[in-house]
Amino acid sequence: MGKQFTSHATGPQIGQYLIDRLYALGVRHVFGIPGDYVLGFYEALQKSRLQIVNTCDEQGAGFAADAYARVRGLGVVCVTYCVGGLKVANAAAEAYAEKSPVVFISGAPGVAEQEKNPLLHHKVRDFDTQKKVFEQLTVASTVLDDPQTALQEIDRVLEAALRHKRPVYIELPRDRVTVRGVAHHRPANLRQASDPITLRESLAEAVILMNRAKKPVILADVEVHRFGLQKELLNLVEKSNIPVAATIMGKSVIAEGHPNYLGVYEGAMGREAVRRYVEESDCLIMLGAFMTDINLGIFTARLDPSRSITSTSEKLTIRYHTFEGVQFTDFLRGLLKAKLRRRIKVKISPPEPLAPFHVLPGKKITIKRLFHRLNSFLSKNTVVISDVGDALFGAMDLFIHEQTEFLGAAYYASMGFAVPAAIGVQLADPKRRPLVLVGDGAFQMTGMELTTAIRYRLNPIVILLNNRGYGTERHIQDGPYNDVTSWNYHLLPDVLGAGRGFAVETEDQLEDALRRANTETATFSLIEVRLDSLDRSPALHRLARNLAKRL
Ligand SMILES: Cc1ncc(C[n+]2csc(CCOP(=O)(O)OP(=O)(O)O)c2C)c(N)n1
Ligand SMILES: [Mg+2]
Repeated sequence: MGKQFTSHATGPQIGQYLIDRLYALGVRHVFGIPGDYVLGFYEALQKSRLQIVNTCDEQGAGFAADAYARVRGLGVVCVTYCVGGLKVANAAAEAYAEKSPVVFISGAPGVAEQEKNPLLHHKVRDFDTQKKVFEQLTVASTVLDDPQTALQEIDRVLEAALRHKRPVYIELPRDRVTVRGVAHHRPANLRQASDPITLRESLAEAVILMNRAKKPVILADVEVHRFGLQKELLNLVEKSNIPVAATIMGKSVIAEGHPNYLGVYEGAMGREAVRRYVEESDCLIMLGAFMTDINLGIFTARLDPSRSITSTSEKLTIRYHTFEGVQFTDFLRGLLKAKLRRRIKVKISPPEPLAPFHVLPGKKITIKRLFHRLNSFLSKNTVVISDVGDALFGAMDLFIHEQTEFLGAAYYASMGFAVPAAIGVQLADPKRRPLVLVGDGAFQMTGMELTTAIRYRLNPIVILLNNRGYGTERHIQDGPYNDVTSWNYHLLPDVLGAGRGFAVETEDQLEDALRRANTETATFSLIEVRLDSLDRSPALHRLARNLAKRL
């Protein structure tokens, strides 16, 4: 431990204050792996009302905390200096790119130890190397080295995470954990207000456009979820009767069974009926949209700005006019209060495939049939979590019953998200049972976090799509570098000491495995589905076909 440091401040201890603020903001779990530079803070955590969740690897902690934040509003990772911190840098990048408010806490050598720049273990170049890396990956960062400002800094950084829905970084030198900080005045509400005149103007222009339109449509995206505006969206849809589509990142911001719901819009990757409706609209209201390549069906989307209203936390544009200083939340709430024409409900064909699934005994399972079957397997308390690859593309066509029951890293797309995310989701909301969809390649990266599920008594159902390789890449350019050595995945429960494993090759075997996974609720189930290495989902097939048409 570092040398003792005494402060004359009379406020709470710095470490304790951080814990109390996190608790007050709704956090109950902290994901991570300890190390000597953070052991003092782990001790404080252990004595607190927050539960430490040990993962196998820091990356697992990062993804779990990201998913926890998406469900609960704030997630926390706590790791040791550099060896831990730099391992979660990728998860911080994902949380930044996909707008997830995660607090990354790292221990560090004590301030006194850092004097004269000694070569202490875990140091990379300078003592602030890790902080500099995280400055690039977060919206706010701080080192709690000064008791005069430490408590205020904690508040500043946590506010930034909540305001921007993006990650932040807090470094806590080990000789500052129990040092008292200077108490400060904390303003009750730091919410940014919109400029009232600009807000009024923008709403007036939007309402004229919406009321004049013959075929308006709402496209709901990820920020509706991150800013907790699902209810406002629902009210807007029900008040105006305007049909609504979601993007893949925004999938499930509105219950997919809602009568005004069109389906997932994803350019050429989505269903043709949805695509036509959205692209033919004379007033496209895009709410919280992230114009990413995957969201836009690898740029096959045809969205005309001259007919669009685009509101996000970063900007508001109506046709070619840009409005400064209008908050996304205020704009959406403003629309709710405005005089919007109520329309006659449009008749929409329900998202397919809702046709009943009939098992063909002995028939080899395909991805298409797997997703068709999973459609009716989902229940009201399932959360679907998709990893990168065909697990994500195939899930596009799944019918998600309720709000916020679909999670995926559909933009940053780092493989290995789904299994650790299931841990974060279920700890954030124990009523939910995660259904993880993961490729064999991604599973080999973080699948061992199933041991964490055992330790914390979680029971995800993991569907492992085993096509013996990086299937998505095979369709772009193939070579032996896309091969993945197959494991006896279904035997993993024997190694881990708990869980149920199933190897599935035919439709009746799948049926049996799903039935047993459903009744086995005490532990996780791992269902390895053995697929043809060139099999692909209908969504991936649609994309390839539509792209070919455009060549
Ligand atoms: C961490 C990481 N490394 C590499 C990639 C590039 N990549 C995108 S999809 C893919 C293949 C995924 O394989 P698998 O998980 O088996 O899913 P499949 O495509 O076979 O359905 C790879 C390697 C990535 N997205 N993330
Ligand atoms: Mg694969």
